[in-house]
Amino acid sequence: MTNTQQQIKELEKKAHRELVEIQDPSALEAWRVLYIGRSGKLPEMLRNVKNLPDEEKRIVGKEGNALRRDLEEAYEEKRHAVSKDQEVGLPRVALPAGGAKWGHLHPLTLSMNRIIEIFSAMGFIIADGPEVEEGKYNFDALNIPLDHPARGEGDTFMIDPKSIGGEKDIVLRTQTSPMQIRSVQSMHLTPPFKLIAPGRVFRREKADATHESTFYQFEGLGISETISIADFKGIVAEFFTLFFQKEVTVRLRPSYFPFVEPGFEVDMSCVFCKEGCRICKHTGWIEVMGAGMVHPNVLKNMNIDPEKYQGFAFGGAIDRLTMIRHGVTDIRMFWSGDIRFLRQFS
Ligand code: FA5
Repeated sequence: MTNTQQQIKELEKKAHRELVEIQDPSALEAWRVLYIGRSGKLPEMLRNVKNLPDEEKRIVGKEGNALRRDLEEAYEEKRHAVSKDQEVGLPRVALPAGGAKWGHLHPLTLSMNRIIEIFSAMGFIIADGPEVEEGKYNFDALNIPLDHPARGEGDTFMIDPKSIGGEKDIVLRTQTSPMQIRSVQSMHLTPPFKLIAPGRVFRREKADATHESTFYQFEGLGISETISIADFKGIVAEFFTLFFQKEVTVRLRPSYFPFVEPGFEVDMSCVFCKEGCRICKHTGWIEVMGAGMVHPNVLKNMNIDPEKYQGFAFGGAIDRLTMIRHGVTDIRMFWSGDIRFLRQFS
């Protein structure tokens, strides 16, 4: 038996041994990412098969693929068993306390740092602003009318002004877009400039595998006399290429946001396949952000002359990009506090 075959056997034993112990969905997700996720141990081993001598390549490739099928089936079976246990409310088993270990940055912080690093290198300045925001910045200055559905209590966490001894319309910001006007005002910016504003946002939404009520966005804004959609396309294609460490192209589809005109959804070419896969829903494209050319009314609210200047704005979710990058299938894992999930990002 060769070294690699030996390693496959050991991986098989270890993966099965650990799977038997699993009692809850978050531990199961951690197991999936560790062993059969895109950057997991088995896919990594299979990627290295190509470096083996021809004869060994065939045997090891066959055994590795058989193990992959075996682990995927075992995972599916366990997933059913665990969800049944959850339904009938079986007690969870507490893990014994282990020795203290060094901590590390949260995966969302790592992504945010990476986003800041990439845009800084492209000459963007970084802006930071409040999570508890005035309605004026979150809605009015962004050309969002009073009767817009997003302004309702159904979508926004409103704060009773009296509870904080004031009169103003205060909300938990629902997007990082208020940072467009706020940063220009507070940093006294005059064109040309490019800025990026990452931060936490809040929406009154029921959490599911792709939605959280608290998540992170990053806003981009670039204004000058001549900046164009072509500049925007080039900048974001470069950003996604650096973020995913894979050459990507982007395409724009018409869309509507009150604070841009024209507005678009940005798709990037799938970073996992060429001809369509589960992640890109067999289209070859993944939707990654909303964007557009800044609306003249918004430029006026920044005290910037729309006759002389123009600009692009964009906003994407850091959680969603992190999920794509690491093959995380449930956004709720980020807040689960499950140390076994988090440890994989050290
Ligand atoms: C916005 O928030 C706009 N502010 C984006 C924008 C900025 C458009 C500048 C134009 C110019 P949207 O509501 O689509 O757009 O949210 C942006 C991204 O946040 C979405 O692409 C989606 O990936 C992510 N997102 C939306 N809701 C949630 C949620 N509940 N949980 C996690 N991610 C979410």
